[in-house]
Amino acid sequence: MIRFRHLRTRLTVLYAGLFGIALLFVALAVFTAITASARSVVRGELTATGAVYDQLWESRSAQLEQGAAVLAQDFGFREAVATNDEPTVSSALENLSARQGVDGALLLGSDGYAITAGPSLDEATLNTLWTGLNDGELSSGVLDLNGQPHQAVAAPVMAPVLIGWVVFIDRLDQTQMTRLEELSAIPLNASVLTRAADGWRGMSGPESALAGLMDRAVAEDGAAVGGRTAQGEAMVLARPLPSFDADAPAVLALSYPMAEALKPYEPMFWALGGISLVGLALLVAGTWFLSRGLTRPITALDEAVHRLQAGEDAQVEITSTDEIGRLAESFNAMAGDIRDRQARLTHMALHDMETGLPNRLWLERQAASSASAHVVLFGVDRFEVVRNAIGFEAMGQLVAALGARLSTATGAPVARVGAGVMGLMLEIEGDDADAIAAAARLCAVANEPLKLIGARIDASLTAGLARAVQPTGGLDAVVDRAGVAIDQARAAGSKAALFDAAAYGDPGANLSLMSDLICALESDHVWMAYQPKFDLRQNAITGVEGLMRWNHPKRDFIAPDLFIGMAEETGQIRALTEWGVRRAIADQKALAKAGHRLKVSINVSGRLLSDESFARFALNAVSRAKADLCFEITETAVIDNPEAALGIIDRFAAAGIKVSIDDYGSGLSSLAYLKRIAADELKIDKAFVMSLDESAKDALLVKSTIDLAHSLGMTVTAEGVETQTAMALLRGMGCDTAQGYLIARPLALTALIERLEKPALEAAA
Ligand code: G
Ligand code: G
Ligand code: MN
Repeated sequence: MIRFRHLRTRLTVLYAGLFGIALLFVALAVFTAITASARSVVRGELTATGAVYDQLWESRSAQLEQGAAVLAQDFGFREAVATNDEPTVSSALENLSARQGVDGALLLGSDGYAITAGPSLDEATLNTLWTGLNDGELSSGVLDLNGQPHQAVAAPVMAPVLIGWVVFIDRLDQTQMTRLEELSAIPLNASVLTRAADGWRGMSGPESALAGLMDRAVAEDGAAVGGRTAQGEAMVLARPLPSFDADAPAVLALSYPMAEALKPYEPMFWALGGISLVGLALLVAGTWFLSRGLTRPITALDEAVHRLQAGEDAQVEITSTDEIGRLAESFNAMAGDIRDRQARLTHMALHDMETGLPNRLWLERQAASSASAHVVLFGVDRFEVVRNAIGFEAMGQLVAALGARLSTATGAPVARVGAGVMGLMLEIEGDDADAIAAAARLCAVANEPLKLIGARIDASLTAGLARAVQPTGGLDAVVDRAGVAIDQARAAGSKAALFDAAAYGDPGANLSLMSDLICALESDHVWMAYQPKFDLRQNAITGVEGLMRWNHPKRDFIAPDLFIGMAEETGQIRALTEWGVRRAIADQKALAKAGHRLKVSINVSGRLLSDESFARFALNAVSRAKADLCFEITETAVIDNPEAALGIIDRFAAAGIKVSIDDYGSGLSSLAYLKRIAADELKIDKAFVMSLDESAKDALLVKSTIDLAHSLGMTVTAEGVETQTAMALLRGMGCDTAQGYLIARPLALTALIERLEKPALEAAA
């Protein structure tokens, strides 16, 4: 099955094909009719000519026979024959043949001799003649002489018995045949042929092509036979003639080439062919134009569908009221619907459903198409607090009203980016500083109090800016950068700030750092350093503080301040601390083995204090190992659930785990906290201790803190003891324990054991 790309071609090919087939049939019918009639004309003519020749043959035979009979009955001649008077016979024969106008005459004696006038006959021919006359009882027939057909006619010489034959021989030559041909209405070929064992004799040139047909024609016995020959179709008629040689029958062959018969029709065939071709061409052109007219609206529809697929406008012209016209109409309606729906979807994708304002995506698109502008986000300060105070609905109205004011002030559309965040594109002459100043001024739109549902509401805004194009660093989405800038502005206590990529860092990298950390716990990249704690009364090292260290294979040393804080934020702090507890217990055993019984302190984030599963783990591990541990509670983050935390601290105390309040003075610890926590130790932050010998105020604070702690039943450890002076002062103030570079830096376990072998105060001496 052929596939057409165009309906037009298909119709054209279909019609042209059908018409072509019809033409072919007509041509075939005409050709067959003409050839059939031509054939019958030729056949008739051949038959008629054959009949004419029969008559010619008969009359000539009769005429010659009569002539021969006259001689044969002549008394003198018979006597001459009987007496063997050869000269008389010979001259009589010559006379007669001249008179009859034949080629030769002869006397064939019954004893075998022959007297000839004209062409001489060889022995074989004479035998043939004799046999034909006596056995075949022929008196007239064809005789082959030197390969040429001749007519032989004989009359018997009786005296009174048969003593010989008078025979006339006349060549059946071309002149006779030409005369016969001229008698016919059509220019046929005539010849007399004899059939010998080796084929047809007497055939010349073009006739030999007929040899095959001749045999069939002989078999048909006088009817015309048509067939193919090497020279094209021909029609042949073979009329048998009597032959003296029984082995070589003779025929009159009449032939006519059919091409000759059809020749007169040739111009007609050409004309017919030409007319057909012109007709076909006209039909093809006509169908092509007609079908183009017919398929044009369909083609237009097809193209419109493609345009519709490509998201372009796709309406088609309606040119008719038929099915195609109606189809075009429905298509237009459908395309319109699709366009409307698309527009609605696009609008929905780019607008906030609640307020109808453009949304974050819209703002991002605006930013993407502008190279120089800043994206400014305005965040409603204390959004949750205000929303909880006035309710969701009023908050929505508040944001919409502030957005409207911003839009009026800038003349730019305002997008709603988040619940309490609006954003716009700020196009301003000048540099970043000018943009920040302009954004800060815009925050003042909130200065005028708003009246919502009858009540006055005071709101304030903070602005975050980000350059629409940020080549490197920071967040990918400009709106995210501006959002972070709001937080950065609030943190810096300003009304507006530009996104600071350096300050923001790379939270994505931090996250991967955390997963590295969990893996590192299994390897020896994370290890515990120990810093000795020196008892000022016993003048001996009585404990150590475990401080976590991380040698990252790619980043070298990572400060605990960084990874501990991050672990607290991402929830990894528990796994980290549990590892620390196990490590401390194991190392304490190793120290004991080396002969050093030391209390080991572990830093525990305040955030972990309300974690029940950590508490259970710690209590379990400590009681099983009978370890002597102290938990230094670091307050880097707010304690989530103070009630739970206090309960857990009590359980630690009951299990013999000492509890210490770390970094006292710099953290979030308050007097209320001191009162409620049943701590055993208070660690004064190194910030106070390190300036002890310079600042009288710090000395006073340290002294009174030591007294306060003692009166609350806690021992006091001073951190960051670096000088002899500080050490002496602390001793004078009644401090219990000192920790700092003066005694030792944080050391690896083996280094710690080496250090413990030496005098406790070697450096302080
Ligand atoms: O020694 P150094 O500067 O490295 O310690 C920095 C801070 O890291 C200290 O204030 C200490 O509280 C904290 N820290 C060290 N190790 C741990 C630990 O195992 N757990 C917790 N929560 N904090 C630790
Ligand atoms: O948990 P805490 O915040 O107390 O941890 C003690 C921190 O103080 C560790 O980071 C430790 O390296 C550091 N440190 C310990 N002794 C000294 C000291 O004498 N001088 C200074 N500058 N830092 C110290
Ligand atoms: Mn500590």
